[in-house]
Amino acid sequence: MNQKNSKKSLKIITVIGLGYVGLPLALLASKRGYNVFGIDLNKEKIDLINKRISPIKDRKISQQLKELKITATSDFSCVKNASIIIICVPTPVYENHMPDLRPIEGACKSIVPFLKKGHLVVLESTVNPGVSEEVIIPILEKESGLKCGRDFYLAHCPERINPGDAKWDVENIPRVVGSYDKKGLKMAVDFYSSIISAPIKPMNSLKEAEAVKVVENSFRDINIAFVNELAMSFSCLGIDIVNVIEGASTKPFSFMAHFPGCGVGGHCIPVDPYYLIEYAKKNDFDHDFLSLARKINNYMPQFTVEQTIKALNESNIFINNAKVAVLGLSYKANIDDCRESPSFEIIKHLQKAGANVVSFDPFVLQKSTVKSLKEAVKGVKAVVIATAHKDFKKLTPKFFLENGVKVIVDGRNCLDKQKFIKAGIIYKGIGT
Ligand code: SAJ
Repeated sequence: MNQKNSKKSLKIITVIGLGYVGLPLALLASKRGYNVFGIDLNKEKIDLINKRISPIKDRKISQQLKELKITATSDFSCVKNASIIIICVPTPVYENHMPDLRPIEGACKSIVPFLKKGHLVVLESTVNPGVSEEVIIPILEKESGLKCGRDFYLAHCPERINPGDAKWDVENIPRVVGSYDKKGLKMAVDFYSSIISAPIKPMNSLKEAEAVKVVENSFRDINIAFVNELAMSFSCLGIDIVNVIEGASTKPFSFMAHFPGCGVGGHCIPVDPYYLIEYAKKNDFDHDFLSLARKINNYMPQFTVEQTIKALNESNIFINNAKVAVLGLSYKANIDDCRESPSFEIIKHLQKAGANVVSFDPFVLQKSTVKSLKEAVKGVKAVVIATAHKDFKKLTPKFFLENGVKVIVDGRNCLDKQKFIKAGIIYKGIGT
């Protein structure tokens, strides 16, 4: 083993939170020669990882777990032998969209008894600007008696995992890093540069690094809201928004295609803007634009149900007591993650309108009300496609007609509209 790697192998990294973010990071650090301990509260997950079985449905992670060594534990005492401690716990929102920082606060409190001079603590979880300085440093300092920037160092390197993406992963996605002080910044940039093969951009402060993540995800949310509003408008104007977006995409500069759909789910896009909205509100600024974008995107499940009612009425069927199938529960195609998924809002609105709803998702059988596609479409008056899973995109008009289904609402515009209309099916897309 060469000198650089051998030095690394003495370096112990502790990753707190072994989910979509922490587990790939822990495996990458191990691949780069670090001695890695992963901490999680979930005993089942710990056992699986120590048996080298992935708790996440991900081919690459399953493969890496077989080849690379990481030690999973629930015992925070392993922190004391580590050089770097990386926090990768969830940052959900409360019902009122306020950031729920309990997981982060819990992780910090568990670190404190083992925090020592020289430690670098890195937060990867997405937070609003200000959390590192106003929440994390006080917890770490108060109960340890150590001083940030003198005894230990704190950096923020927002995670950029994109679940289900075959091209971009923890190893090749560029990152930004901010820190409380210059020494912490150098330590963090050196660490990430030693494991990631993409540029690491140092920011001028913790707040700048925190702001980068919420800005990049708010950017996506407002752009999705833009095309969602166009979809609702163009539905009244008889214009196909997807064709128009594809037309606009022929412009080789200054246009970035986003596509309308039945809603915006996931643990990032519908959540992160609220972090900025709420933090700014506390500092007397109202993000009217970000809030409006959230309102538009949150309305899309209801719009989808309105389209369903219209489509049923066109075939002289009323929604009340009509059996309707919702295909797709996860928030995006070909993964099993249901966090903030619009599918559940669609189901709620359909039931409120009086429909009897069945649901099916091949990636989320445990939450589906039926266990097969055949069962899902049996005797239904309408089908709503809520997730563009590969198996759903292959469905033909013949399949639906054979099962007596004459109304399709394509919440992800993922079917061939003309083919379905030609076959005599009442087809409604989102803006198409
Ligand atoms: N969606 C639309 N229209 C679009 C794009 C997405 O309605 O044009 C919907 C999706 O159906 C889904 C939700 O928005 O319900 C979120 O989709 P997403 O593709 O943004 O997927 P995420 O939530 O996994 O977002 C991640 C984010 N990565 C990180 O936060 C590290 C996000 O920053 C990325 O931009 C995104 O992946 C990506 O580009 O795929």
